[in-house]
Amino acid sequence: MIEMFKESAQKTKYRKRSAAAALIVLSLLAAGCGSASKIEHAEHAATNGKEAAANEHSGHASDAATNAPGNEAAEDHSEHGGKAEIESSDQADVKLEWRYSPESPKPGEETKIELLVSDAAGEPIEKYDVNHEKLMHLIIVSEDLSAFSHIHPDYIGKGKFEVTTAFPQGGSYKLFADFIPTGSSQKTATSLIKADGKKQAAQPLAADATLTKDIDGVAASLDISSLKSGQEVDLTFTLSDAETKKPITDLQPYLGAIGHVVILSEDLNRYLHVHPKEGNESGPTAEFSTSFPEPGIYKIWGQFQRGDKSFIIPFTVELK
Ligand SMILES: [Cu+2]
Repeated sequence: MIEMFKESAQKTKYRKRSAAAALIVLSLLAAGCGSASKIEHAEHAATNGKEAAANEHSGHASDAATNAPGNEAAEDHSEHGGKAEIESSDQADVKLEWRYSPESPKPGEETKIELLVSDAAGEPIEKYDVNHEKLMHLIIVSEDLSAFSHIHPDYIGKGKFEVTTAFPQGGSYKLFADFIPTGSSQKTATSLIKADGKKQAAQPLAADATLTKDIDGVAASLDISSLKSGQEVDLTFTLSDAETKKPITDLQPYLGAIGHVVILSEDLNRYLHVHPKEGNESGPTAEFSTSFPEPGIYKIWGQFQRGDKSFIIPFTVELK
């Protein structure tokens, strides 16, 4: 089913290979948005370019200088992950350089990821706002969306964040870093990396026939108010104990909210990080509100916490 990454606190020795740098330039598209959104909590959508800004339902549409399919083609020619991908924008105010060590991690190998944030002039950006208890959120997904990880790089100082993780299998991964430079808007930057090793057969993404499933002793269902793209959609997770069938009422706040939802389009170009509506205390339901920017297949990961352990419930839906 879902393959989780291990977040490791253990630091690996930094190999002094020529650092592969992926330079991502963020634009100012996110500035000033949000007020039009009915969503009570921050929701940010990193999408492919200007469509996000045009989409009033996107909440915080932080343009991520994401890799359009055309750009990913360039990535395919590389034998190594973590190579430089440079994107630019006339409105760039934030740059993010990604460094991977090793550059071509093997499956399961501890990999240090450094994220260096600077302004348009190349000066490190030093101050960040805490957002949902963290200065930076990092989402890592495999190309086929089967593997998902949500981790939090440590802030080292002078614009540098760092985290150590491992990629579960060979193949390409896309990373999404969320952060708010103090005095600026929510930014989302992306990077691609290829893990060495035999790529496992991609698991084709298909919409779930029923929106119920049992995971780790939790029976979860997802109610989605509409499958139409481009309009406000309510997502309601209902959780019960898989064995006793009793509603779960002991959910704990996780990163300052009853739950977190990350949504990605099948092509990895549409990224939504949705926080719940008010009034969700401890279960058994958790309600979220968002809008899917365009038709297609999307994977939704609901992340909750109970008994001091977080767990993830994924669903796949098709929007018309
Ligand atoms: Cu996070």
